[in-house]
Amino acid sequence: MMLKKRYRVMAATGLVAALLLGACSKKEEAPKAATKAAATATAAATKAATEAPKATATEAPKATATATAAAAAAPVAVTIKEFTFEVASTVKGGDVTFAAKNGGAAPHELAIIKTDAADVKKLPVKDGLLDESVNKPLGRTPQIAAGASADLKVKLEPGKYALICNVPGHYSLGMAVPITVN
Ligand SMILES: [Cu+2]
Repeated sequence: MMLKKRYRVMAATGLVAALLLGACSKKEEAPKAATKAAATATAAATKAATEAPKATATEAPKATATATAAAAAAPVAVTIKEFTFEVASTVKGGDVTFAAKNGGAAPHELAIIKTDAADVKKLPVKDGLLDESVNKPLGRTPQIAAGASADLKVKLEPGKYALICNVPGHYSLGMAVPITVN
């Protein structure tokens, strides 16, 4: 009973935070975008509140974080590792900023390609690289040193894409993750 109560309190905190953030962005941004962001945040917070009683203690804070991100319309965080990307599987279309941080030990890059391939790790390869004559990146960062960060700004229409790293050998080691743009 005590635990169940705690989840409700945590979920309620998330809802309040999302509503506050939604209210702030309403004043600062274009009314239409702010309303939409607030609606998304509210929906996420409502979902979090509904799911919280079922969730484990570690999942409840995660739901709160999701609601906060939706309200702020923040850049899409990407953590680069050997040899993958940690990123949300779905992002909102338009002018998108991927804020990439290299959390690995080797230099990496972040590039984005448009592909609806079932397995984005099995696209055509040439000379140890993803064949960019077949899948041309829509944008890419410079190489990012270990511990450093870089932003990738790109305009994306709804559809299916993949984030890839085409530092020699890295694509073949599996550095590609699918991402859906709504
Ligand atoms: Cu890489």
